[in-house]
Amino acid sequence: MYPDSTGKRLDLFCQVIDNFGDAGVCWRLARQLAGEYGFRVKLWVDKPAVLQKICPEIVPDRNEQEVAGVSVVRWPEVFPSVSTDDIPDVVVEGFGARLPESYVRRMAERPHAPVWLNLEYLSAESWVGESHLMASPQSWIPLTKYFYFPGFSANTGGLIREAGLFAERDAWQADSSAMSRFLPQGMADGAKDTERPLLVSLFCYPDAPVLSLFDLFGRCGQEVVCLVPEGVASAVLASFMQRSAQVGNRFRKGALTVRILPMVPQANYDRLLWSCDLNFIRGEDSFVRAQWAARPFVWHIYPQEEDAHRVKLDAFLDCYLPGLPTAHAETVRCFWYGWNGFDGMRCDGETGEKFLEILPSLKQYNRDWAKKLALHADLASGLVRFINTLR
Ligand code: TRH
Repeated sequence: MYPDSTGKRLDLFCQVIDNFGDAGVCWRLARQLAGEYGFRVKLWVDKPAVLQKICPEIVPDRNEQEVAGVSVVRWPEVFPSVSTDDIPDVVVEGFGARLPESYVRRMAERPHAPVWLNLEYLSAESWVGESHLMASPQSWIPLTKYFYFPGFSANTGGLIREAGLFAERDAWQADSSAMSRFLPQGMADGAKDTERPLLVSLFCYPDAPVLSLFDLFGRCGQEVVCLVPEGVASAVLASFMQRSAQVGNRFRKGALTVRILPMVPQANYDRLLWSCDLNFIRGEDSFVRAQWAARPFVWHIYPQEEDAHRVKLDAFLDCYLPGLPTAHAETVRCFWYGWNGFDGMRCDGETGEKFLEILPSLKQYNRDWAKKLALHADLASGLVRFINTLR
């Protein structure tokens, strides 16, 4: 039974730093809090045009619009003046988005200050559990902000997982006709997995060793179809395909066919991940969705200064790999290191071949991994439970 939040107001602030993850996470959470918990959600987003790429209903130059039960409001550079009545019951800043000072002052003037949370970035590092729900009393104003950390263990804030997600995924994966209709023509044909090409989705940052990967696929002795959303590694793709990496373009080399797809709305991106045999994902939100897809995945982690991302990648591998046979775990680690450019490792050659060999056992492993992760409360339910303890 979900905690009832019907009619409570919640403002979620999203500042797009780069790419799609900030908007992607905030949009997903906003819809879930509205749809499953009955919050009246207002999503303040500074770049609605970025949101529009993953939610085509958004009209980028509209200041205020209602989409999927969420009021989406442009967060302007000069913030409008607000009264204490405009301040909701709950205020969530996405990834440290700095709230306008005038807004925070109104928060403090309310007879009951709103619950104020900062939704943090996802990490599997062990300190996350210690910092989750930590209170941060503000020195300049009588308000306390709380840190909400997503994570992979029971002492963290969990991962975003909508109600019914697994049932929807399972129904999709059991229905090859739905997949055939959804995927580009011919991709899902063949009653058995072995009769159709290995389907791969590729979402990565521009510096991933895409050509090495294509070399591996081209020589692997099995037909491979690699589906790449537009804009992903487009310079490398253009050099490989010898034409621009535009939607609809395709290229064949050896056993490999590369096809450029349009970016699709979030729900369809899930379906793409559910349909593929192997998903290359990146950042934060697609990384989580690939885990819910219960299919083999390879993470291109968001690069950070001083190799902070290396620590994060290792922390995740240390919690993800232990259930695998040692040799398989080693292969996954080496392949991921190669994909992320660590230790001079490569994702082609012997490591790549071994990785492709263990895909069938990774498929079962990742199904179990998704189930294991889902034993923990999901992010939205944890967030709502915490909000209710404070109100
Ligand atoms: O785009 P990302 O790299 O985003 C981010 C940002 O770089 C951010 O600053 C950083 O802090 C964060 O990563 C860790 O990757 P991510 O997080 O996977 O977000 C992509 C979103 O785009 C996700 O919500 C899925 C969505 N998406 C679609 O809806 N359709 C598509 O076709 C594709 C390819 C993605």
